[in-house]
Amino acid sequence: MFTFQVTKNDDASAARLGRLSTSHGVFDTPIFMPVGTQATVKAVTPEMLTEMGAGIILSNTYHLYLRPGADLVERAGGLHKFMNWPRGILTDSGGFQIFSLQGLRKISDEGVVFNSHIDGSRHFLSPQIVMEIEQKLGADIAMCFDECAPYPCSYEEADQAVTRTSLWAKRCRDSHNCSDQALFGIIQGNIFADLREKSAREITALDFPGYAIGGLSVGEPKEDMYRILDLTHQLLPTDKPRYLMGVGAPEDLVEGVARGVDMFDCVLPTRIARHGTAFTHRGKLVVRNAVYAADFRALDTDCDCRVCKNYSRAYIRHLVKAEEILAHTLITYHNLYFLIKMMQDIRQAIAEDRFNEFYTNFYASYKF
Ligand code: PRF
Ligand code: ZN
Repeated sequence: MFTFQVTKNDDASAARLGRLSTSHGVFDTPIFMPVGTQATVKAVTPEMLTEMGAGIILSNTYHLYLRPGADLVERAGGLHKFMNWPRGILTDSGGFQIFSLQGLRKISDEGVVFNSHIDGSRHFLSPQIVMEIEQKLGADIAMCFDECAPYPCSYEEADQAVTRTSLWAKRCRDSHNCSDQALFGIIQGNIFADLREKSAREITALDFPGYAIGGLSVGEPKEDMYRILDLTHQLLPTDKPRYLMGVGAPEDLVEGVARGVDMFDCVLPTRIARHGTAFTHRGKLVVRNAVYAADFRALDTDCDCRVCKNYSRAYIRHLVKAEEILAHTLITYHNLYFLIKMMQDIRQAIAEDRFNEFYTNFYASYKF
C-alpha cells in the first residue's frame, strides 16, 4: 500500500517533487508534518488540520506507550480512529524522546531501561518491543528504534550510536511484520562525515522503503547541519523518500528542500504559538509585544488563512496577555498553515522551474 515516486528533479539544486501513497491518502512532497505527540496536535482539532491542508502528522511511540498504552489504542481501532484523523500518520520510535530524558536511563545493545517522565515507573524498550508497539498504534509509517547522539559529543560516542542504530535497524526490520505499515530506517552519525557515510551504507543495505536523517538539529551550528545534509542526501537512494527529523524552521525547510529532503516534522510552529509567536513572510512576529497592542492588521498581512482573514494582532495579543486558550488555537492554526502553504509554494516553484527564485525571494523578505 505504500509507494513513492519522484515526479520531477530540479535542474539547479537537489530539490525534487514526489508523491507518497499510503492507505490514508496520497501526499505531494516536499511536505511538512505537524507534530501530534500525544495523539493530538496541540490546540487544534483534526477538522482544522484538514482545513489547513495537512496531509500527514507525526505522533510519538514513547508518549502513547506510557499513556494511554498501545493496547488501548489498538482496541480503539488504531491511532487514526482513536484520534479521528483520517489522513496520514507517522510514528516516531521513542529513541529520541528517551535520550532527551533527564535522569535514569541505561542503554545497552539489548535496548533501553528508563524511568517514565509521568510517574517515575521503570520501563524497558527494545527494537522488537518498539516494533510491536508501533504496529499496535497502526500508523502508515513507523520509524526504527535508533540512538541519537547528543551535540556536542565525541567521535567515539557518535560512532557507537551509529553501530547500535544499525544493529537495532536490522532487529526492527526482522521483527516488523505489518504489510500495511512502511518502516523507515534512520541515519545517524552526528556531524562526522565519515560516520554519516558508514551509517548511510549500513542502513541502506537493509533496504527500507524510506530513510530518515536523524541526529541533526540537536544544537549544532546551522552550517554543520547543511554540510551534513549536503553529503547525506547523495548517499541515499534517489527513488525512496528522505525525511529530515525534527527540523521545521522556515529557513531550514528551504535549505532542506534544496538538499533533496522530501519530508519534515517539527514542534516549532506549535510550540512558539503557545508562547505568543507567529511566523510571517517577514520573519517571526512576537505578538505578545506591546507594539501590537493597537495593531489591527492580520498576524501576517500576506497570509490568507482563516485566522488572518478574521482576527487582528491587537485581539490575539489581548488573548495572549489574558492567558486565554483561544490564543493558542489561533496562533497554532496560523503557524501550521504558514508552513503548509510554504511547502505548497515550494512545490509549485519546483514544478515551474523557479525554485531558485523562490529561494532568493525568501531570504530577501524573511528577516532573522
Ligand atoms: N531520531 C528519532 N527521532 C528524532 C530524531 C532522531 O535523531 C531527531 C533529531 N533531530 C528528532 N526526532 N528517532
Ligand atoms: Zn495566517
